Amino acid sequence: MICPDGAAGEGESGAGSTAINYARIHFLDSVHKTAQLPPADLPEVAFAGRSNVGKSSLINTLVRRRTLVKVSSKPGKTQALNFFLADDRLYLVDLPGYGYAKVPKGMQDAWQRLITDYLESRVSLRCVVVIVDIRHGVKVQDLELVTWLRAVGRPLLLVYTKCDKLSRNQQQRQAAALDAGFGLTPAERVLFSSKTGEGRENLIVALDRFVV
Ligand SMILES: Nc1nc2c(ncn2[C@@H]2O[C@H](COP(=O)(O)OP(=O)(O)OP(=O)(O)O)[C@@H](O)[C@H]2O)c(=O)[nH]1
Ligand SMILES: [Mg+2]
Repeated sequence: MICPDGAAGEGESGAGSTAINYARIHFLDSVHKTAQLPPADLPEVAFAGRSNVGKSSLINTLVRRRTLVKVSSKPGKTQALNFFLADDRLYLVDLPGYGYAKVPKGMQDAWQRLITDYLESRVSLRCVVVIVDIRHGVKVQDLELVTWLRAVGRPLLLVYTKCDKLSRNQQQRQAAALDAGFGLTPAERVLFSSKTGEGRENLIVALDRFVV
């Protein structure tokens, strides 16, 4: 059970010697074409969400490095599938954001094809972490992605991020509305803040269920 209010604790997940050490992390490759994907020889978790929602920041918080993944206040920063290797046993994949209107249409289509192919056919992909801004309602593209992942049978985990921007009461209200919109129980999502680190431990516990 992921407690929606759970404070971020210190230490790792408590899964004993099998816990992944996310601090052991390095950048592996930037992938622009399906043919460039590394061999599917390890479990993998991908991070998806709208442009500028905080995907790259979330990965930095997860691995406790400020600058491993480039973060930007300008949307559209991440333009490839960026592969990181954690603890020599798990790939973390930072995906380009969707829904940024200023990206040329042809480029958007190419990204979409690359990402769709990847999400649909990558055999080692254990979980897609879908990140949404807790302040916003359910956006059409997020719901489309969630619905499509369910339809293709790809396991997913919702993360409601930027929760530092809301009071506790507002967080609860927004989380309940998002749960209803996505058709989730509180056990199927994590409240998170890259700014405060809140929810990091819950995220690790949730990911362990997919990868350990
Ligand atoms: N307050 C607050 N700001 C955040 C949080 N997460 C991300 N941000 C800010 O949101 C902006 C976008 O963050 P990124 O991590 O680059 O977002 P992204 O989803 O990777 O963006 P693209 O790669 O462009 O799709 C940056 O200015 C971050 O500092 C959070 O939890 N709280
Ligand atoms: Mg990014």
